[in-house]
Amino acid sequence: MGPPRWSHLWASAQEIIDQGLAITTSFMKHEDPKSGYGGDWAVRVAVAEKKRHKEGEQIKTPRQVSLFFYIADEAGSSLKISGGNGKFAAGTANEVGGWELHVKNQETSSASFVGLRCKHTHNLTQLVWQVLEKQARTQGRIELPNAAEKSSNFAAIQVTGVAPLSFDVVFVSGTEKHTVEASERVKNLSGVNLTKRLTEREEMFEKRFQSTFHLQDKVKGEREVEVGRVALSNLLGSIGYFYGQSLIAIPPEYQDSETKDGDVWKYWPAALYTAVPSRSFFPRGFLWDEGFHQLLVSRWDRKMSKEIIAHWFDLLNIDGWIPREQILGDEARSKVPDAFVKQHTSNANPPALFMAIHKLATAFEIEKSLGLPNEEDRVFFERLYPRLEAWFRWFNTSQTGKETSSYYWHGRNAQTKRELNPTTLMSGLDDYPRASHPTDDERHLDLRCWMALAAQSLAKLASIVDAPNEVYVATAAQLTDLDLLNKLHYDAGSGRYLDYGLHTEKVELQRKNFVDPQTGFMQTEVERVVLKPPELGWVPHYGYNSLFPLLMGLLPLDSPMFANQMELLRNETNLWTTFGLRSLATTSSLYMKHNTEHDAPYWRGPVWMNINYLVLSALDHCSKVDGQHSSKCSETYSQLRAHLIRNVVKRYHESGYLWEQYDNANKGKGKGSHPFTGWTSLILLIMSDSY
Ligand code: 6A9
Repeated sequence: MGPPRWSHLWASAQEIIDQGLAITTSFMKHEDPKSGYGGDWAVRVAVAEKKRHKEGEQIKTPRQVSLFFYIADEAGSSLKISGGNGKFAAGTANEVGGWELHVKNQETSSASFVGLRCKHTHNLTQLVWQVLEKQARTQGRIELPNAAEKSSNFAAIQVTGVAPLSFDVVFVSGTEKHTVEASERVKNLSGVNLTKRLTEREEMFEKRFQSTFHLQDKVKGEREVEVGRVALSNLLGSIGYFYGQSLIAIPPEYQDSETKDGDVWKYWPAALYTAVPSRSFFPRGFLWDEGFHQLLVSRWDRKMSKEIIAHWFDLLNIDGWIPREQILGDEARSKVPDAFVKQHTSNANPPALFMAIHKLATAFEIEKSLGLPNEEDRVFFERLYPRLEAWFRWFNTSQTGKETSSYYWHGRNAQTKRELNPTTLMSGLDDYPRASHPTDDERHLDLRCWMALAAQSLAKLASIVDAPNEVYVATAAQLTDLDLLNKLHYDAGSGRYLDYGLHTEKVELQRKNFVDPQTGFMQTEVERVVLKPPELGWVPHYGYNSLFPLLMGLLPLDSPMFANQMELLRNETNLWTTFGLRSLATTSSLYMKHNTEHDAPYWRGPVWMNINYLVLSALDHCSKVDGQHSSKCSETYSQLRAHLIRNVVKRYHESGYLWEQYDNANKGKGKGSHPFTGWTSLILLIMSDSY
């Protein structure tokens, strides 16, 4: 018996508030035996005046509104466009066969359309605007012209009326074989039938939400449950299917080579099914974020999670490298400044997907021990395994340090004069302070702990797929060896786990005046000044990085180090706040410091949900192990959990958003990008005590 299949039941709804209007789109998928690949689907678009709750504010008189719906064939095949209420457009596509798109609008509304021939599909809104502008100029009406260009591969329909207003769009495929039944299928997916189906799905979602997360027994009340629902549905709603080619910076050793064509390499055209951290600000996949997303997604739908993980591992190149940020296709690229587009083959990003894979593997083992081995999962692991080995090997060869069993994030900029502390974007902790002077003497604690997780996961998977596991068992033993960890990363003087490298605390940004050689004018520039030469030694910044031995389960509970780590993180001058654990101790010289004139502190103080989740996970674990620490762990667990929930729930109800981070002072206000429903959605797992 496998996990339940939900993919044939997909439905989703979202509400967008825009200029006092509530626009609701409800999507529903339906697999009819007669439909082509992927099934039929329907969308209901409804718009209503948003009621104002504040007293004294009146509901404005209902306005005339226009809604637009587009369809485009990206392969460029032309569409048959008929306009009107009924079959709106039709065509054929390799994947789905013949298809028809029907629009059903109310009698009180009117519809108009346009068909265009276009090469690109990332600028469609602009094209429609141009058509409307022309109509306004020449016809005095903001209405599509009811005309189609020759071989149009793009069609837009405009539905106009007075709010409240709604229309249904139904897509049916496989119609070349089943022409007669198409209208029956459309009827089944529109009007009252669609209403009924959508209501059923909403009820199913709620039931399943309750039986999966049990929030009713875990949190105070509906205010909290509502945030859990928002977290889950927005993370799921952010899952998208992307297609395109990443742009790769040409590695220095190939700069003069024959294979060079322009100043970038293109990765192969690839598909990626992934969740995204923020639909409005970063609507694209990020490697380590996905490891956290899948902790939640896999609890909701194991099959879907495996599909997403599989897509990511199909992006692995021959060296075992996966690009960190996935900017696939013109539309995705149009959201990213050029300077940030190129991916560097020497740069890593935490192998956080191992967390999700490790969980799946543990679930598999448990089911197997109960006599219910999941064959689908086993096949999945078997296909995944060689890719994981290659990934591990890439890290284990390209990211190693000078000392045996040490690692560092390669690719920091040692030349920059602009940054107070050169960033380490590859670590995911961006501006978290590291050695002031990047060199190959560096040892990065977090990376070494990630490697321990990776080796342990591989050892586990090897035994599941019956592959030789000796190497991974041995590597895991080495990476979890406390003496070795302590030798490389433990500062006995302060009792803290730290990075090691060429470092000085005495650096500052200074404003300098200079004469611009080109213009002859006086200019100012902010530059880093080193006031005392760096020395090799511990890098004394205590914060999230220092927690990694605890987070990855590397500290035996009976070690003297364990108790001390608990004391350190609970100290309010270090990380403890009533909004969760802050990223950097207030005692760090770089606490809340700008990194350049314009780069505000990011991982230098604010509270981030992903690391807080890992801390809770570690505390949950140690609170369940009988022994001297269990009561301390469970007390710390409850307090930290309560702080995080209280603040996120409060900020959600106040602002309407989940946020990228939360202020570690200033009342814990939301900070950074919003809506951010990537790893912040882990608040749901925190509410449901699921680790
Ligand atoms: C580039 C900026 C005008 C930063 O959530 C995604 C990532 C995390 O992986 C990472 O750990 N975020 C964190 O430190 C957001 C990255 C956004 C990149 C945007 C363009 C220019 O915008």
